Amino acid sequence: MYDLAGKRVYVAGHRGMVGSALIRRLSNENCEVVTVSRTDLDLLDQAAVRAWFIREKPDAVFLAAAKVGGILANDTYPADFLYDNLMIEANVIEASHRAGVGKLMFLGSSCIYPKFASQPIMENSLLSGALEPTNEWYAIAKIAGIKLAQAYRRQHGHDYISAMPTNLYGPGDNYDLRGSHVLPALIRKAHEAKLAGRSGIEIWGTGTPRREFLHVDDLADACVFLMQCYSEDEHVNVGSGEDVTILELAEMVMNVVGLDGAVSCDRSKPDGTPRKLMDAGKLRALGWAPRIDLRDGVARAYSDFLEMGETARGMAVA
Ligand code: GFB
Repeated sequence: MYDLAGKRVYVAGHRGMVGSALIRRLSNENCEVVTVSRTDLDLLDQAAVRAWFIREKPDAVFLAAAKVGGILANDTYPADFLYDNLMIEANVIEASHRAGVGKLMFLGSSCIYPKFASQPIMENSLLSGALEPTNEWYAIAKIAGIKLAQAYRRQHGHDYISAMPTNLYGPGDNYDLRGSHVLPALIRKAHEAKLAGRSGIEIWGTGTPRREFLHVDDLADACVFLMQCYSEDEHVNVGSGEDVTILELAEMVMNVVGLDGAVSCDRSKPDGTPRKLMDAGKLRALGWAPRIDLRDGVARAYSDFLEMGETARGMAVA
């Protein structure tokens, strides 16, 4: 067991959707949460990160900082998704080693797995086949992060672990249709159609891909659970264990928002991976299970969306 009580715990990426959920979850732990703004520390700057870690000396690190985005953003900005994520993870993990950080969790993504991995996807499917082209850049960076954590565990004996969340949603999500993931995008599309008195929404692709979703507060709880009780080389899948088609998701979102009409498909946009349901057995066997089911989570996300101002929602055009 790793006891968080009395520890200085750095959350890298504390203003993001995952980071802010970790801040909320860690408020229930008797630990000192350490954060630093992007203006005060650029995680792409190796020297600055090294100096900050030597000065601040956190005991534990949640590495939730990353450049993230949906299928269109990943496909449009491959250099940014590969370079930024490689530099962030390399700088933070190496500086943690230099500063003697005792426990670190690297956060990756379910896109690390092969496009046609057998479903549900086991952790040992990693590197067993070709990646999905639209997000292989982000996937390669996240695979490198897993390997970095393993390398520092193997060479230096650090208790550095990795968690692989499925598609996430919840407070602080990105509702800019150019860069967002599907669930926030559909909430925005349905909401704006309802306001405009239109019926139905248009989705990208064919609507047939399947996706698994997990509310970010469940993820944060799983991360704290793993930080306290997991200390092994292999990464751990963190998912809900259930998936839906994008069409089923669109119908669920329209029902929550209160919008009638049909779902039309813009087939000029990519479908991406046909399915990426992860096997949740390893984490369940450790004793953790999610609490927020998808429909309840979508309703919570919509009320969060309504509370956000227009500027916080970002651009509406894709
Ligand atoms: O969530 P999403 O952008 O990313 O797309 P991925 C999921 C599915 O929803 C794709 C479809 O088949 C999209 O074509 N979709 C339908 C839409 N309508 C929309 C829409 O309006 N906006 C968006 N964004 N999608 C991401 C990776 O893959 O998964 C990231 O690109 C990360 O790197 C994330 O790993 C967890 O699930 O396909």
